[in-house]
Amino acid sequence: MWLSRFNPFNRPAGARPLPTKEIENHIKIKIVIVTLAAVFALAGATAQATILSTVPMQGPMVHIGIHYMNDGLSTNIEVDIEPMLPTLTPLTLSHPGDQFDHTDPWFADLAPSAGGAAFNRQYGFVLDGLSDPLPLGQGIWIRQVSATPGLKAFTYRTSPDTWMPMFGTDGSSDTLQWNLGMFHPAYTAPADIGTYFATYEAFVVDGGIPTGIMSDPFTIQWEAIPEPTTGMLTLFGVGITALTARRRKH
Ligand SMILES: [Cu+2]
Repeated sequence: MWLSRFNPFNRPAGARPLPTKEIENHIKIKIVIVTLAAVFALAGATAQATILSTVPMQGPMVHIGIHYMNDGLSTNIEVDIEPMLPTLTPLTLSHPGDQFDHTDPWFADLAPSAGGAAFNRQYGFVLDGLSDPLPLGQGIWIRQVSATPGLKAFTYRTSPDTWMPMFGTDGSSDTLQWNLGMFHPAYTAPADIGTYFATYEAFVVDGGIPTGIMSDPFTIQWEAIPEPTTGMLTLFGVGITALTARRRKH
């Protein structure tokens, strides 16, 4: 639609005749667009297209340290989150040209050809190394208290490949019965610009029953970034703006 502004042949009745200059500029704009399209096509073709067998993390690990403290008099859980802002990114943007194997359980949620969501696996729950030992029969579970609508969480594992809704996604339990091992859930969101939050609390269970000892609520956060089409339009816009500026100088 924005192109029609630059099309000298889209003219209201009674408009002044077309100056040669304007037609010439229109052709120049077309050349810029064709060139940009060719650059993108070439970039896509030269990138090694791969069928991925795992779900990329989309960045370095960001740990949520769960620190269990028990001095014999009082018990407490403190949470320390590494200061980083992970980005929920669609595969088309992080791995241009790559695809997921259609037999993998995450294919329907993440594959570009299936309308691929933006995703990230950087956040991981870890038991702080300075934690006191937990009394026999006790454990720490993690409950999702709230999250931005549209954010989904999945248990991700390979061999065997696993992709299961968790933390309330698609009617699943809001609680992770944590085994105290490092655990990185996969989070997804629509591939669009936005900020996403999820708030949790970690609590002590004894024989699977909450003891009432729990952490303060803690919140993790992501930025989501869109499909590259938006980026391409922005680049086209830059090209057009540059041309328009040149035209004004004439
Ligand atoms: Cu980790």
